Amino acid sequence: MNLDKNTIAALAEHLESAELNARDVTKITDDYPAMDWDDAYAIQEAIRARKEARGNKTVGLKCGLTSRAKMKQMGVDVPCFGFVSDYMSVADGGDIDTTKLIHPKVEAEICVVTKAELKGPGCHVGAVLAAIDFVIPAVEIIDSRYRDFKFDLKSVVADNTSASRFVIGGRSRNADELDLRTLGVVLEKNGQIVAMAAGAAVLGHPAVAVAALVNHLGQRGQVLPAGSFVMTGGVTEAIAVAKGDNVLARFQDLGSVSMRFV
Ligand code: 0L1
Ligand code: MG
Repeated sequence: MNLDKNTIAALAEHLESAELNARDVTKITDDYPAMDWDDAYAIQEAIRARKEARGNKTVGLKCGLTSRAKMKQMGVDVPCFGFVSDYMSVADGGDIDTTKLIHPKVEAEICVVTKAELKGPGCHVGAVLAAIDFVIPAVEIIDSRYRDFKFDLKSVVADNTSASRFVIGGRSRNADELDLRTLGVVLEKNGQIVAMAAGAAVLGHPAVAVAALVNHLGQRGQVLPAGSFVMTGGVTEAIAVAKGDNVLARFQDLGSVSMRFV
């Protein structure tokens, strides 16, 4: 690590207040070019600790930049990991207040809830499939706090991978009733199809994203406990939305998820 404890705490406060006040900021590596991956995840952890100290529950973990479409959109080739808090959850069909967001984008995600602890390093697709309790569809609303989306991946990790809101909907299914690779997803905005993909867009199989998360946690001496909700990452590129937009994501065999931006 290259940043000291006080700098990490100050950057966590800076980025979290940008999120909570819907105010954009310049990417933090402009001022801290020596920031490394451990610093970036330490800032994210400090943001999580701030939220938990205020009583917000961490309700899930997210994998980001797991599809080629998203990697290409962002010009990166590795996934990243973050968390979602209770207040970020919006009911299916609900309204999302755009005055609380900076420049939101939506992405359809295949999510899982686990029934057994998963531990890395060495976690693989087979272990993940055996540990999935059920699969459930969601839409993530990402909202980078960085002005004009000018960021690098370390700055994004520190900013909790742009986590902002998420909507779970549709119906849950057992993983063994589905082929997560060929599961089709269609994303619509205002009745027009804006993106479509299959589960294989996520690192070949969404369970690979979960294994990558577990191995990432393992490097930090952490496990993924049973009962964890994991978002495996957008199957398509992220689509910009604004006040007045209606979004609907249709998931093969899993139903649909919708929301309105107000
Ligand atoms: O959920 C994600 O894929 C993270 C995206 C981070 C970059 C962005 O804001 O687009
Ligand atoms: Mg995402």
